[in-house]
Formats: sequence, structure tokens, C-alpha cells
Amino acid sequence: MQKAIITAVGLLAVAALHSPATPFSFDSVDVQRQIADNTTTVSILDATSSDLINDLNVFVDLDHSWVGDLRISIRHENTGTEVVLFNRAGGFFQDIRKVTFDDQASVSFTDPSLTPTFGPGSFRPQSGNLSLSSFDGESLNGAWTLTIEDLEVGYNGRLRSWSLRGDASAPSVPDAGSTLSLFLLGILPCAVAGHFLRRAKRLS
Ligand SMILES: [Ca+2]
Ligand SMILES: [Ca+2]
Repeated sequence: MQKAIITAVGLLAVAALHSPATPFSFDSVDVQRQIADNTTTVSILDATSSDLINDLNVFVDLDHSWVGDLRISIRHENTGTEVVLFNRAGGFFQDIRKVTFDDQASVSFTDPSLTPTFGPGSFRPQSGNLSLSSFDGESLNGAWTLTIEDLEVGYNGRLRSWSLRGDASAPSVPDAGSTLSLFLLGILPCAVAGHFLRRAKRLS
């Protein structure tokens, strides 16, 4: 009986501490940038939210006359977490047009049905399945950088836009209900233990 009560109170407390996930979208204003030949281009985005990431997707729109020159990665400067999104796929393909990098996408950059332009649409990052989940649980807040490396002489491009998208939850702030639940969670085991100690003493 006591065990059932403790379990119920615990579940109540956990439920009270979790906030629902809500969608977010942050657009970089550091865009319309030249992607110079054989050079690294870094674009910044400042996210002003302390919400915790549940699922992160990265939207990128760029022109390039030979995307096989490019490696693209996303980095959260506050935490140092970095994920490669694109790594010289497609060879002579031109442009990465309104592509959403998404762990849950069904299409990869090696899909033989693709035409010589990537997008529009959702693609899995090239660094592997569930790579963007590396950011799950981090606060959105702070500077993010999109790094575009042009690694081969000849051909260049232009970054049109990029964004962080996905869903996140507000950090946990115990309300009155959860505070009461946590309080009960603390005192109930003590009360139960005391009951059995007193009973054991009477029997001895
Ligand atoms: Ca996703
Ligand atoms: Ca180049």
C-alpha cells in the first residue's frame, strides 16, 4: 500500500516538472554572404531563448556551382557541441536549395533518385543517424555558427539564408503542486520507515 502511494506521488511530481514542447524558429541575420572559393565562411545566429531543445533541425538555403566542394557544420558556441550537416556530397551538383537537415528525414544525400540540385526538402545530416540529437537537452540560448568550408579551388557560391527550427520546452520551475509532491515524496518514505521501526521495537 505504502509503495503504491509513493509511486503515485513520484509520478505526480515528475509530470508537474515537465513542460510541454513548443515549436521554435530562429533566422540568422548574418546572411546574403559570399561563399568565397577555397575559403571558410562563418555565419552567426543569436538565439534568445533559454528553452531546452527536444528536437533541432537546421534549414539552409545556398547557391553554389559545385556543392561537392563544401563541408557544412553547425556549432553551439555556448556548449561546444558541433555536428557536420553536409560533407562534399553530390560532386557536380549545384545549390543546396531550402534544405532542412533533420535526423528524422527519410532522404539521404546518397539517394540515387536525386537530381543535380539538393532540395527543397528534408535530408538526414551526413554525419550519421540521429546526429542532431547531440543538441537535445541543451539550452537554445546563445550564439550558433554555421561554418561553410569550400575545400577545392574553382567554383564558389552565396549563402542566402539559414535558420534553427524544431521544438523545445521551458526549463523546469517547480510550481506549488510539484513542490508539494516533492515534499510528500521526501516525507512519505520516512514515515513508512518510522512505522516499521516502531513496529519492530514493539515486537522485540
Ligand atoms: Ca528532427
Ligand atoms: Ca571552390
